[in-house]
Amino acid sequence: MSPGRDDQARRAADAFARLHGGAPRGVWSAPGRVNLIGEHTDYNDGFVLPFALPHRTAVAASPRADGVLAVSTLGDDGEFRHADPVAVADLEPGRVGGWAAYPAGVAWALRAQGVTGGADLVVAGDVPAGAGLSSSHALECAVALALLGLADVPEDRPEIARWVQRAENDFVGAPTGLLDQTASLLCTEAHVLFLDVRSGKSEQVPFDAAAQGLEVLVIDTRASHSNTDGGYAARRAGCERAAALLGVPALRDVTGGELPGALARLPAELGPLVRHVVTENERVLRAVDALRAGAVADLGPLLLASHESLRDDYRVSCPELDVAVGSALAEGALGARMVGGGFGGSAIALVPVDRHDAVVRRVRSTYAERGWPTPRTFPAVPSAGAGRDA
Ligand code: GAF
Repeated sequence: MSPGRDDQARRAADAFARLHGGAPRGVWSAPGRVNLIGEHTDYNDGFVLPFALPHRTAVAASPRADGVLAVSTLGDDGEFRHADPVAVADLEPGRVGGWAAYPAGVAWALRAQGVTGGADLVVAGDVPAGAGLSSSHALECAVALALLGLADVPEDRPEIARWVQRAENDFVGAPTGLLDQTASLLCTEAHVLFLDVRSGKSEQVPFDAAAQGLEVLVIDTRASHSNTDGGYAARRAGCERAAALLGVPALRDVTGGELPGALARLPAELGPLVRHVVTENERVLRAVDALRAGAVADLGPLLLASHESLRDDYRVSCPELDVAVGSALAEGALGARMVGGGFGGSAIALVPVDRHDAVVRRVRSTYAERGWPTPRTFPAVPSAGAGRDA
């Protein structure tokens, strides 16, 4: 168990005892993620390649006899924020807003599976929020495992990922795909998860950048990102329209060879979206080949091509992400790209370990010159997926 995992589980259990005057029935936790490559491919039935961060959200939980869901979160300042308690039977989309919609949405989605009991939940975690590192899914997955655990329901992780997706899509109102929750639930230490979203088939691919003198540096730009703003939904709708016009179930079905013909048949505004998705799927497959061959450095050009495609074709980058990528490359990163939905959030850079300090200095000084807040940086290693801690 990583130290981060122990820490958050203990914080949640201690906070639960402080609030409710006794130990919780159990503690479950789930990690944030970075996606090595394969962005905006998940809702196009394509390929993704995430790994779990050491940063986690833990949920200490006990059942309640009155059918009420009561959620409290421990802030970094040691203070609690309490969601309004709500009867699980009364949960409906639109009833709960803000951060409380995430745990409530999971309880709502699980209610449809027959998990109807109330619970006291106390949340503690260290996944940076709004950073494109999947803090909301870490919370949702930990809550899902906690509620299922309290109800003694056996875990089927791919199925749980779909229930969490329903909570996001239909309760929270974020039309996201399956990348983040699947990563949080299925990733394992020292591996990236190669997931074919269409078939649901996944493979744990060993990933040890350090063995080749490299690291994946996360650069949280602190430009806040959200998947509930219209940009994400607009891209998704554009992809679905393009697939319909091309007569395929999803853009996954367009191959690289078919791309020129497909582009010729589409209105100008949809072509770049399709080009991104088709080429990004190909990049994921090439990245997996590189990792299987033990050639981590070969990821560099793929990461950069992914970023350029997201910036120029998919148009989900922003100046803070472009500057993070450019500064990292200028100091010797082998490649870099934005991760997650975009419009803010984080970038990753594949950095020779001996260039770490220079890259971080350069990113910070470039941000300072522009008057932007200092970005948060940390090297990320593939860590454990969600599970029960106590
Ligand atoms: C967000 C979404 F939640 C994912 O489903 C995925 O679409 C990602 O953006 C882009 O790859 O993280």
